[in-house]
Order: sequence, then C-alpha cells, then structure tokens
Amino acid sequence: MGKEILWSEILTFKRSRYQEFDNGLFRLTNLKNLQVLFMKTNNELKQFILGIPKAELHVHIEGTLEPELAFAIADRNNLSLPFNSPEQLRKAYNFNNLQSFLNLYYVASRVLQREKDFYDLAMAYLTKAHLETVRHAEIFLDPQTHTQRGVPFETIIGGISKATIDAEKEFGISTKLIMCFLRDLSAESAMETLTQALTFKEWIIGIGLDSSELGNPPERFKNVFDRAHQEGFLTVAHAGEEGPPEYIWQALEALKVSRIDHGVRCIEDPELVEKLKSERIPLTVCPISNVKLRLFNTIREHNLKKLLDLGLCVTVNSDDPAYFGGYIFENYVAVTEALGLDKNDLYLVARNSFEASFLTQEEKERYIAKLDKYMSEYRD
Ligand code: ES4
Ligand code: ZN
Repeated sequence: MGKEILWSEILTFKRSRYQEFDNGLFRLTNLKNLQVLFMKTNNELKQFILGIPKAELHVHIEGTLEPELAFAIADRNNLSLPFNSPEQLRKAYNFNNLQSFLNLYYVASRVLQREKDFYDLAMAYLTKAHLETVRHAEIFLDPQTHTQRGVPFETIIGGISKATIDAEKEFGISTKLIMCFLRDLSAESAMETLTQALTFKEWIIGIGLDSSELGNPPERFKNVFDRAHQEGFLTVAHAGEEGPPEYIWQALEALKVSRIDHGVRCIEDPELVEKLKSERIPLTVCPISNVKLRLFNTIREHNLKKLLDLGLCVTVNSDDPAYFGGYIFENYVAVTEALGLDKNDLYLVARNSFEASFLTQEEKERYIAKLDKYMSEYRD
C-alpha cells in the first residue's frame, strides 16, 4: 500500500481535470487515476471512510462550482468574471460569515446560463460524490438566483435532472432534488417560484429555505410552505446556522419541516434538543462549512460529537464544497480526526444519512443492508 495521500493532493486533482468534449460538454477525466489516488492512502481510517456507503443530504449545486469550471463555462458563454484567473478567484475565498460567502457565491453563479452549464456542474459533482462512495445524494438548487437573471426554470431543472439520470446510469448513484427559496427575498417571490416549480413536480421532491439567515426568520414563509405541503412536497429549512434556536422552533412549528439543515445552535436550548431527539428530526451538519463561516473557530470546537452523543440524528455533509475546500470525504475525515470519532460513530453517521433521506422505507433498508455488509466485511 502506498503513502498517505494528503487531502490537498486529492482536492487539487479533483479541481483540475475538466476536459472539453466534441459535444461541447466539460467532464472530469482521468477518473481511474483519481480512484487509484484515493485508494493509495495507507491511512486505515481514511480508507474506511472513503469506502463506507453514505448519503449526502446537504449540498448546494451552485456551491460545487469549482473556479476552474466557472472560468471554463464563462469562456464558453463569452462572459467575464470579476477575477483574472481561477487561482485569483480561489484567493478570494476568505470568509468572515455567511453573508461574505454568499456575496461571492452569487457572483460566480452568474456564469450558469444554459442547460449544458447546469448539466456539467451537476455531473462534475456527481462524479466526485461517486468516487467518495456517496450512494445517494439530495441536492439543493436555488432557482431564484438564476430566474432573476432571466434564465428559464426549465433550463436549470433540465440540465440538472439530465445529469442525475446519466449519473445514475453510469455510477448507480440515486438522487433527489430539493428547491430552496432565498429567504432574503420576499415571500411573494418564493410563492411565484413554487408556482413555476409545479410543472416540474416529478423532478423535485422537496422544498427548502436558504441564504442569509439573520433577520429572515422562517415564519415569514409559512404560507408558501403550507402550499408546498398541499402540493405534496417534503420540506426542509436551513435554521440555527447563524440564527438562534428560535428559528429552529419556527422551522419545525410554522413550516413543519421534516429535517433541519445545520441546526447546530439547537444545543443552546435543552427543550429543543429533547424535541429533536424524541421525534428523531435529523440535522444535516456541515462541519467544514461551519468553520469556514466562523460558527466555530476550529473543527476541534465543533459540537457534532456532542450532538451525536446526545442521541440526535446527526449527518455529515459538504454544503458548498468548492468554496469551503472539502467534499463529503474531507468532512468525514475532519470530524473523525479532530473529534476522535471511531468506526461505530462513523457507522451511526452513515446510517443516519440513509435514515434521514427522502428515500422510501424500502430503499432506505436496502442501502442500510449494504452498509451493514460493509461493516461486517471490513477488515482493519
Ligand atoms: C448556504 Cl452555508 C449556506 N447557508 C445558507 N444558505 C446557503 N446557500 C448556499 N450555501
Ligand atoms: Zn447549506
């Protein structure tokens, strides 16, 4: 077995290989080499993490836009970015809080204009997820970011959904799409977006709420979430990332969501922790994101292990991996190393990820059986 591979090597590799094909699409190439690079690590726990079957439940498709791909797509669309190079764009990734990140995220998202841009973006993410043994991914999209610029709803959904079909065929990965409302826009704009989404119902399993949390409490969106429920959508909301536990209560009681995205500030309210625990309401936690956006100073100070030990249904996810410097593998590794997770903790987190997903009970059981098989066959 080879030397230990550093994350930075893996990440550099993940970022660099987008090749343009005859049909004008960009694809990550050299997958075999990437897989070998992954497998070469002699760090036993990292191998275990890499191979453990898992679900990703909190990833924004716009947050998977690596600078190299952003520049390639900008070129293809004759657009310019306010940066000279991918390296220069990446140098701007130094965030003080959620808003400072969102400002850059919305600027880079502007390069996405045509169906094939959304296809390439989603395919690049799904390829990387597959290499990290993500068996099921629930992917957020922010339609308002694009429709506001005149990009038709069907262009966004068309590109992403075609990529999910091709990725399922090529890699066997299953996916669901969750459309988020931007909470710093009006409830009317959210309602309009929900109406547009009705035509594409078969592609969208759920509705979420994201963007700037502070000053934008969930209850403002009660009517639109009521309507989403009537239309048969499942619902989630970002809450308790920067916002107080009160916002988590509102997401649960006013919006009636079945999962909380982030939710790490629940720990400030024991009654809330008790509710999340007794009702097994999942939290989709994103550890590297939380450090990059300064919710915690370091991963060692992250409360994920505390939440897990309190018996909550905690999952580990990547959020905006291109911006925060880590896909799901790096997030699992970071918490394992900093918080001393053992294989049993990792098993629980992976199991939670399937349990908390929007798959059917039968599909969940099938994935969990595969996970159990991995555990029983895994040898140190
Ligand atoms: C987001 Cl980290 C985070 N929080 C809230 N909204 C978002 N949109 C994309 N990433
Ligand atoms: Zn998020």
